[in-house]
Amino acid sequence: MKSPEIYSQISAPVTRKRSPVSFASDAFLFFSGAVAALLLVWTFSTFSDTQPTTFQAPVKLVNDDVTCSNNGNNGLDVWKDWDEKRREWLDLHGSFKSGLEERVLVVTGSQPGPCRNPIGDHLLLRFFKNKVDYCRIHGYDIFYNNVLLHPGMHSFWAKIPVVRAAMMAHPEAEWIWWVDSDAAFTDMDFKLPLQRYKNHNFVVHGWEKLIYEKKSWTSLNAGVFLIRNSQWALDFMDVWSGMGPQTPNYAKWGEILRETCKDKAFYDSDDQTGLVYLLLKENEKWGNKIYVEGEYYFEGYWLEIVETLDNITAKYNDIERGASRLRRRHGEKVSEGYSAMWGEYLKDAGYGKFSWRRPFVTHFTGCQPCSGQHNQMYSGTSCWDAMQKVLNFADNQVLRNYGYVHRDLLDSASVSQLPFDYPA
Ligand SMILES: [Mn+2]
Repeated sequence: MKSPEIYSQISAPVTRKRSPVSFASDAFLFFSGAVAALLLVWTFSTFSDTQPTTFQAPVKLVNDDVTCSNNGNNGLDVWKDWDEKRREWLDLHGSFKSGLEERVLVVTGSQPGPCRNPIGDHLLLRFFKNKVDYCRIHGYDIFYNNVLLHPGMHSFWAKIPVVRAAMMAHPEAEWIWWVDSDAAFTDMDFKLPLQRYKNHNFVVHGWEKLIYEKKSWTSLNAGVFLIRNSQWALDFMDVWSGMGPQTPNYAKWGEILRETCKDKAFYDSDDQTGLVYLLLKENEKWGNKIYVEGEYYFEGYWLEIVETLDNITAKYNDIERGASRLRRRHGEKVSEGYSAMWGEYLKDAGYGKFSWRRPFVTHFTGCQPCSGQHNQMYSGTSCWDAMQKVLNFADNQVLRNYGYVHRDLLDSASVSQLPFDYPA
């Protein structure tokens, strides 16, 4: 783990005293470099009739900008004028402008070391495979991080510096989509309704009634969120991370958050209650740009979902039996056409709880696949079995395109080949 000193060395501006000798040798180097460059251009031009294209030196932008790396009060770098800088970047990289509004980068990650739960690393691999599948199908980039980018921001706080870094590194992405390592995509066809969020900068799954009336720390879930690549987002994350363990105010924030949300389960300040606090206490400043999504499983509680999966599978199979155009005859990677056709058959399915539509994201809140220290409310086996079931349910949607299926959702190891015109 890096020490904070190393971090401050990295961000300190470098100034060097230069001797006249080094100026002279620089001048010599420059001159010989220029001659070499001229020779190179001449050599190329003798081989080709067309003029060589002039190389454009990269303009100092984004990560080279010293104003973007002053250590702020909460131990994170302060970034300013990001919207303008991002616009400049997009002007220089015009090919990224088309489709910008729809461009999403999925960011996820897990701890640097091996999992204590003996099957933890295997489960994390399968959760990651699931995300890669979803991203491949929808053409999204994905970044998996497994190092603490800020040594003081551990556990659930670790995602904030990762999301910030991803934002800087991906000016081409309009949205950064944080998805916890213990969440799985369980409807491979479903696409985020981004149009719905066009006037918002942050989307989180939650229930407004529980936030504003009950002031409950579980009124929303901070394990999955969408955040728009913007200065607003950076300012918001500055304030949010100001409650984190890397600040001298951590203990005080624990107290404030316990006071605000009486049902808070953790003693220490946590990111989720922090988010509820910002919605309750700083609503005028942030609330109008935060969209609390409650209409579909933007993320859903696994315990509520897992028992519905067999019925959902049966329902989808029934529909396919009755509609030959939905039945796939051979392995195909691309399934956009099929998912569009499905839309018609799913219009009465509803969304979220009590619906028979495939849940979009299933989140294993409380299970802790890596450490194995699950909530005592459920047994370890129920967590791990539910994960196998959910991951195989999702995998079936992927394998279908390759001509295979897990007949038994609890049997991860075996598949059957799909017969012609399945499931007629
Ligand atoms: Mn989680």
